[in-house]
Amino acid sequence: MTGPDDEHAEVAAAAAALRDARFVAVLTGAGVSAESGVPTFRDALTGLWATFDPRELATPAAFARNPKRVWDWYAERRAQLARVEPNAAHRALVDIERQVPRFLLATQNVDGLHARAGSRALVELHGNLARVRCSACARKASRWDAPTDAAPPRCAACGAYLRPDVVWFDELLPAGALAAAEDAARSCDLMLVAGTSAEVYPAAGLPAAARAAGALVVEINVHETPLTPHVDVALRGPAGALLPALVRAAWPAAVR
Ligand code: BJW
Ligand code: ZN
Repeated sequence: MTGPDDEHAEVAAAAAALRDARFVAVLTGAGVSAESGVPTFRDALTGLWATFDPRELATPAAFARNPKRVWDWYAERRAQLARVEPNAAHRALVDIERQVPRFLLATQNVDGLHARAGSRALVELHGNLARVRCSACARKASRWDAPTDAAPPRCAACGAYLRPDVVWFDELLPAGALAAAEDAARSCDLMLVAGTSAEVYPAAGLPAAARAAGALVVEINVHETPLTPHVDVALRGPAGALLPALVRAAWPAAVR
């Protein structure tokens, strides 16, 4: 069991490492946006996969079987994003980026909230829900017709269905984004892993790569994850409280 004093000591230890780090890499997941009101995937009652079957919505096979169902589900989630704002966790990561010499934020989130908060050195490993691309020729679409009752809108160039520019199961991650995240994992001195269940690969392998290369790995999560036994410091609590607490403890004079 850990009490408040232990927690304070853990935050202080992580903050000291953060202050001394030359290259900070960060891996985020849906938990970082939970306090903005964006649902996570695997939380038992509130996660999207508690209500929806990912095999029917988040795979290329699902889109081939029922493109309209998949289009509509993502269109609904896209509309929800217009009603949410970045939270204190997103903002604290911007503060960290401004304080350390080298920084990379690799996010699994498709909600665009890190960019909206002001993060600059950012790679989106699983794409971005706001973007739409052709399912055949990959051309990006900035506008599209309303879907019909039976089908998603079509690509202006080749006529194939449009789809969300996100990474589904069984699909490759964007090569440049993944390479940048892997480079950062190999080169950083500190990796923060915040709000991810660490169950989806290859992103879930980044903390182990960082640790194998000698980095200190700090996990921030409301629950234990499969990663917890393998990190140096596990901070248990909401990212919207713990990340600002880390920033305040590392750079007391620089709090905005
Ligand atoms: C808080 C909080 C608060 C809550 N504060 N914390 C076996 C071994 C290795 C790999 C595989 C394998 N079997 C299959 C694979 C491959 C597969 C995979 O990893 N599957 C596993 C599930 C087993 N991976 C892939 O398919 C990837 N591609 C690939 O491997 O390509 C190679 C290949 C090609 C062809 C054939 C075979 C291989 C692609 C993965 C794409 C993932 N896509 C999704 C959907 C994106 C679009 C959409 O939004 O719909 O990405 S799935 C979903 O999971 C989404 C997320 O980015 C991703 C990760 O989830 P995340 O962010 O961790 O969220 P949760 O909900 O899981 O966790 C939230 C956490 O926050 C929890 O821990 C909470 O406790 C915590 N929390 N509130 C702090 N306030
Ligand atoms: Zn096309």
